[in-house]
Amino acid sequence: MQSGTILQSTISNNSAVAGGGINTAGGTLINHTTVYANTASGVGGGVFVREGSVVLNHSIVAQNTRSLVDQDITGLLGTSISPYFSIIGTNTGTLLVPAQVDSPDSNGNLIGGVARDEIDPRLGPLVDNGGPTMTHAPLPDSPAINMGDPSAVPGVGGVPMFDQRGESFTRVYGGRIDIGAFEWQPNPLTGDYNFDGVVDAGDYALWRNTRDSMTDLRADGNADGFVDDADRDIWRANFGRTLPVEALNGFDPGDAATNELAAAVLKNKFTSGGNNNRIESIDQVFDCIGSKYECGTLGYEPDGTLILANLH
Ligand SMILES: [Ca+2]
Ligand SMILES: [Ca+2]
Ligand SMILES: [Ca+2]
Repeated sequence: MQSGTILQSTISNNSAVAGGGINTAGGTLINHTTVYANTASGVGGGVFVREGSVVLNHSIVAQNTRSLVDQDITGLLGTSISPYFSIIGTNTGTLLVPAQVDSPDSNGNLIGGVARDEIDPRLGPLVDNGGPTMTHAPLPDSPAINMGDPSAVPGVGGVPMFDQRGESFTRVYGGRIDIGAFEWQPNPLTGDYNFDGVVDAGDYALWRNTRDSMTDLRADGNADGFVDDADRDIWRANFGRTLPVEALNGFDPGDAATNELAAAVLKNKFTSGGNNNRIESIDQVFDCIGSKYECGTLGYEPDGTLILANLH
């Protein structure tokens, strides 16, 4: 990708030779985004910076691998990687100084070292957590929760109004913004475990299928980090309740020119070798995985900067 912005997107489970999730040349802003579980056979499991600079803002780049080595982000000599309120699983391939979970650096970052000093952002599986696309929800013990900029206010100073899922999922919950594309918060309709706006049999099926899970917590109605019988009782107690569908799926594609974007999962599934990297240029075709809507928009800022948004 040439210079551009990736906003409130989830880039997950992609693979490439260089830059399993993103391969960039030019100034790129990775903003409120989660780059997770991508792999590269060459360099840069999550992100590879060919030239220019990458700024990470409130983003997670973790659990990515390069060959048999854990590596989240790296770049060629002369490139720069500048994180702010971000989580980078391992500093391998960067010049970044580690900052462990209980002691973020002066820019608010959590940056892992190698081996046991890597930082696991503790995210759940890629599933439908509401909104138009699949996402990785932080688990209750995730270091991403409430570790963003303490002064962030939704809709002010570039802070989005909503998280990646769009309307009805605020961007700041619990008094402080989370790091990554997803803001942890209670289900807007208690017992609606499949987020379709009604508490019905489908939610029971999801509860049954994820019973005992400690990672897929969509059916964890009492938010204790465990899908158990108490959550079935919560479902039963709320059976029949509804929420206007538009409140759950009010996906506003936004205006790329003004940067008011609801955003979505950008999930590119190219698996061929050579130079077919995940996000490299607007000429590549994006594979829409897990979307309820069609592929999104490409736009430009007034200064010509490319914006990728609402791709899922
Ligand atoms: Ca929060
Ligand atoms: Ca439901
Ligand atoms: Ca529970």
